[in-house]
Amino acid sequence: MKVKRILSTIAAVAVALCSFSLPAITGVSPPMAVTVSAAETDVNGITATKERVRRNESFDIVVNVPPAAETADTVEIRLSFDPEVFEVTSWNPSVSGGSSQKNYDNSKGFAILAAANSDVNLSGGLTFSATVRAKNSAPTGAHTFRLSRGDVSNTETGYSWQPETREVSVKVVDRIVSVSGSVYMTAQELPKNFDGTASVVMTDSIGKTSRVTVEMEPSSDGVTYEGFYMFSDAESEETYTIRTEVGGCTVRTETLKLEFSSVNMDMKMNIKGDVDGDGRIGASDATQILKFLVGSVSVIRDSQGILNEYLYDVACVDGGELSPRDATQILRHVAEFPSVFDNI
Ligand SMILES: [Ca+2]
Repeated sequence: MKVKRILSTIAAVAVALCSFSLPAITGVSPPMAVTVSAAETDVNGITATKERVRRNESFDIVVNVPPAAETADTVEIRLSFDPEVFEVTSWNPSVSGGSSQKNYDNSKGFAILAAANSDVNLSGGLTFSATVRAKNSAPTGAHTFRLSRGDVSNTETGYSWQPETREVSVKVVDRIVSVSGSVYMTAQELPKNFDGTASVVMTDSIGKTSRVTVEMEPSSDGVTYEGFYMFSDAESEETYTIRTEVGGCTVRTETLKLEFSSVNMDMKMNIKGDVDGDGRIGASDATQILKFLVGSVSVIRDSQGILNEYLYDVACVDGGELSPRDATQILRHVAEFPSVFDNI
């Protein structure tokens, strides 16, 4: 009898094709912000204190020689860089004992340290640091510093330093822009897991993340909840993924390739199982799933054959790929049988 009730619910479903809007991207004026990311400093070889810099911004190129129970009679370090992009503003490395020379040339693009007949104790390791600036005319993009010579050795003992890292890349970025927008959901009945907030995480192409927590305020009708997020330290010409999480809703992940202006990207969040986005889990959602599964036009796949990946995820309430079991779970919930929604 229960099965019949469920089937009759399907039969009674009125097919309402709801319109659904994708996140809108529009230009807004860019605010000012600064982003800094310190690189690792315990590298054996060459490293940089910043992975990204803007024009005229300074940073350090560091050469680390790890500790060894040795002394060195020869120390020769040569850093090479593109003089069209960078210029050395300070290079004052020192080694103890013997005679040493240091020099840098911003037209040829190098910095050198050479020490001979020295007796350099390596028990604490060595660190040499050059302060460098991205030139005002530097082209954007990734540029390389090379440890083109790294000879720390002892002719008597045969010790010879082997750097693990001989190149480091520093990216020159044009400007800092912002990514912001609204996070909103429609809920006729609040999900149990909804705590009044949204979590928005922005990740760049090398895995650096920023996170904000957004307060979701109810609208006057008490059905729509909305908050506003902003990342003010995004970089032009970078690709980001933005992952938005709201308790009880399906996680939404969008990819965004930035150009030279700030963008607004709104995130409509659907309660898990609310495929048609009307704010409740109903038989009409099961209908959308069944239409999709038989190849008909639905909110999940439109008449052009384009898949809405987010709504596909919203429909997958039972894990794995979309199947009739997902529709069954929705109908069980509507008929007030135990279902996966009992824990959402
Ligand atoms: Ca619905």
